[in-house]
Amino acid sequence: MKIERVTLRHVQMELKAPFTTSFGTFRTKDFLLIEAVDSAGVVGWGESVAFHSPWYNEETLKTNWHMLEDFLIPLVLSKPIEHPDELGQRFAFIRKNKMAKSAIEGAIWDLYAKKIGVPLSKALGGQKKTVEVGVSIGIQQTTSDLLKIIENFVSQEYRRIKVKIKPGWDVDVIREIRRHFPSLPLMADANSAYSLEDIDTLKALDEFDLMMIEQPLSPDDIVDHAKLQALLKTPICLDESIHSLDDARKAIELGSCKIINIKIGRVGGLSESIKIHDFCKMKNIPIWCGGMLESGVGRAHNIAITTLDNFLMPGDTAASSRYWHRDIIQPEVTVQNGLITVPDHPGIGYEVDRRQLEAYSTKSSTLRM
Ligand code: OSB
Ligand code: MG
Repeated sequence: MKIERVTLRHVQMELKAPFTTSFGTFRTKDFLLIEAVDSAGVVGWGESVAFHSPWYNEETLKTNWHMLEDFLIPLVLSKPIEHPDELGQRFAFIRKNKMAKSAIEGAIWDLYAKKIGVPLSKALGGQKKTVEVGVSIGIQQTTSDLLKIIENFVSQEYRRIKVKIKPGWDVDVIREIRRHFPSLPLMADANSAYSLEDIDTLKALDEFDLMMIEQPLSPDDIVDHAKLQALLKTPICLDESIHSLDDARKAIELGSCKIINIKIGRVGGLSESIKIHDFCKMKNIPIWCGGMLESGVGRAHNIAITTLDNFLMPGDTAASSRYWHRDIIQPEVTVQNGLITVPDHPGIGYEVDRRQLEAYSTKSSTLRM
């Protein structure tokens, strides 16, 4: 592949409803979209999952723009690429900035799959025809608001419900949910809102038969999580702490978690996601695909990676309509019976709706070979 030009776009989409985590509230979603075009005119799409503020991790939309425009895209344009796996090496001298790396790598993977004429899922080694999905629900004003929202998603047949928790919105809320939905596949995500001093609260959650508790302690920590896991019955799932295969290996070795959430952007791309997948499979650690409130482009990448066989639990990649009035892909992602049908067209398998994308774009820049 000879990449001839890459366009970076700043896109802004309004969420249907605000989404609140322990670190803040999203009302709109600002993100970067990448369009890579090769010498034959084939187009690949990638999405950066960095948010506008450095809440979830240290990257932001602007740091990603800088990394992409000044370092990563020039490297992609500098010489031909035979396979997307090569980009890891090409980018290796640049520290971290995993979400920026992943955004351009994702576009090259899409382009590569289109060039060889296969769906992205197949290019990644996935076999599934459908993928199971759950839904992640933000912190609400009242418990009764939350129960109504859960009721609605349960009626849409999502395969598990994840609720966000934080100190003061945890044990009592989970108890109420369990009272109303005794056998619901349920989990909680703390986004690092606790420390080992909160051990009593975290232990109190053991009584509710949660599938897992996601990232209770500091982002990046694996040592305290190991201490905590030894004291909890509920499996710990790590999200923020896992940035690479090496992190996954160390966390599993230490016993810091029993489940891993893979976010393609957080680990630097699809090639690294496959490596983590393969390692976790060997170690009997189930994984699932996390979400970052993606547009259809990022959603399509999540669906593709979830077709690998050790993605054993429902992911967070819900239907487009759960987030957006109108997504930027055609057709939109839909969920039936808690399943998304994996597209069978080459590449990501959805068309980007250029008119809709234009309407949501606030800024763009094109770099050429
Ligand atoms: O921790 O998984 C998370 C949203 C924003 C930031 C972090 C997280 C989330 C979610 C929502 O849980 C996932 C989604 O629906 O895309
Ligand atoms: Mg999480």
